Amino acid sequence: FPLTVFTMPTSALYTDLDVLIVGAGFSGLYQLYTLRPLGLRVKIFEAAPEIGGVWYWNTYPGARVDTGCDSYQYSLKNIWRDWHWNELFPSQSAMQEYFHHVDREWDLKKDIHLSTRVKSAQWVEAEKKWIITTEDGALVRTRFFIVCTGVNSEPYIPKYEGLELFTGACHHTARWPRDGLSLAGKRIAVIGTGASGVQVSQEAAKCASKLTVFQRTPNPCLPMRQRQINICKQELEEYKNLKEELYPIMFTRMLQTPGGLAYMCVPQKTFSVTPEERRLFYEQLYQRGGVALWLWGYNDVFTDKAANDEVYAFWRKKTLSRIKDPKLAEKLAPAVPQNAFGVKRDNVELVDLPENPIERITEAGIVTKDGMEHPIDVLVMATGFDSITGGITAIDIKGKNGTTIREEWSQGTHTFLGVASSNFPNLFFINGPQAPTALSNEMQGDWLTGLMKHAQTNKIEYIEARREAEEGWRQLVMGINAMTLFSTGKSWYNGNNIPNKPVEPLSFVGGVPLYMQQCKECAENNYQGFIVQ
Ligand code: N01
Repeated sequence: FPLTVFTMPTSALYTDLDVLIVGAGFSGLYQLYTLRPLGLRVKIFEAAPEIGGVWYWNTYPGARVDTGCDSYQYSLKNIWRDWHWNELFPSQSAMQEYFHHVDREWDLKKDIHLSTRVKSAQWVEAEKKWIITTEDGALVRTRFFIVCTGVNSEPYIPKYEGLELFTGACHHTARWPRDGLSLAGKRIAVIGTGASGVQVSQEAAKCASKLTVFQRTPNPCLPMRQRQINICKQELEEYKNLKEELYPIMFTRMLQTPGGLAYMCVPQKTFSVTPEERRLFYEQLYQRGGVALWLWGYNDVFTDKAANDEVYAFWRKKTLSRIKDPKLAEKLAPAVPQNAFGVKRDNVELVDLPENPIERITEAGIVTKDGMEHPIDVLVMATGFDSITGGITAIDIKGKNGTTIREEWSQGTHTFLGVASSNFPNLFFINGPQAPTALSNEMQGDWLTGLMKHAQTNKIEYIEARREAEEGWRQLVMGINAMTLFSTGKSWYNGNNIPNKPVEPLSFVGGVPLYMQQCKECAENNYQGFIVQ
């Protein structure tokens, strides 16, 4: 493959590739690395000028990993052997450093074309190939096309009247100015109280002259209990030995738990133990910090409403004790369980949007229904993403019958195993809809590399998900979802955070082991469920 094309004006016609990957985040990089030994012509096109995916884009103050660093990394030893995390919950800049380390170890960049946004993809039946075009006019033919655009790559900004009039700084959290933006002494508004809104508000509150948080749904926040990981020289050898012993065990264990993490809930149900045992257990989890209280408690927390209410009540009591103003406390941690958010400083005000919605945005601030204008210098849109499908449908992908994937999925997503969709042969996605998404990108990557190997060995040029296999998969995804409380939530998990997006389970919530079993069975049965020729 002539590497020089990557520095030529991109109006040039590229030669053929075997595999084109879109996206140089966790999953795209892993895909490139695992496909290389097959000797295929594989390249990555990445829209950003750097690798890292979400960890390139999300530079808002406070952006950091909310899952412990041990499980939030590649499982391959050539990466973790010489890498040391300094904090239990690494910052965005630490994640960027990590990706530089990955690049150095795997020598990835020679096969990555940065600052190259894929605009469209057209299936050409006669050639059994995809023709891909980029925003800057490049064109490439590829046999297989793997979309690794991530779960949350398409920022969503609600259409507020007057937004274009605002003269201050206005940024979505995932499009923060690269050279930073000082918040010190400013009047700041944050719309949205999801993970991004909470993180940016925590930082803004420390230095803003005034922070106004616009909350639609209260969200339960748990103390992270951040820890520095300082290993002194004398302990280094011992630490390395422990990693050598435990990491392989931990990464294998992660594939055995539903959530894809090294730990999981206990086998008991909430009400099978005494109230005293329950209370002490909750306390232990709460003190442990991070996701422990939600994910590592009793095993019915996501399936039994009463069990969920019980843990919510515990969390609520903890949260109320931290908030002095009873009116505010009720808004952040209401008696009826929703999702809540609990940070309080004197310079912070909360606007409860269901009670007092945003009417319009003016040159100088936000006007709410009560007629009040909130004057602001900086408007932070922490309003989330067109998640899971958004990164895929943002590309104009035209399949066999000429319809785009956006049109195909406009009435509901259809995939087989969450990796492929009928009418779109030779197109695959990692972290796509109807898969365990963020929980299992390496596992999906390995499976797909296995499929590429199978295609190479057997000279297969065409792989398409069968419609009936998709039907079965959709039923399974929806059936499992209906047995859980995930079906009741209003969030990006179900697509109902975006106006006019079909409301449906976008993730496979049956757990990583069941998902792996389904993928394995498919492969062992000669990729049953796919047309392979
Ligand atoms: O986005 P979100 P996020 N008017 O969709 C509100 C990961 N992540 O960027 O709940 C007013 O969760 C919306 O309100 P409501 C993580 O997986 C990880 O925060 O829909 N408000 C909500 O409060 C996370 O789950 C880290 O009522 C509106 C917020 O905007 C995912 O990314 C850090 C609105 C959106 O919350 C997404 O998180 C950050 C409107 N019209 C993110 N529309 C780590 O730590 C939306 N909202 C690794």
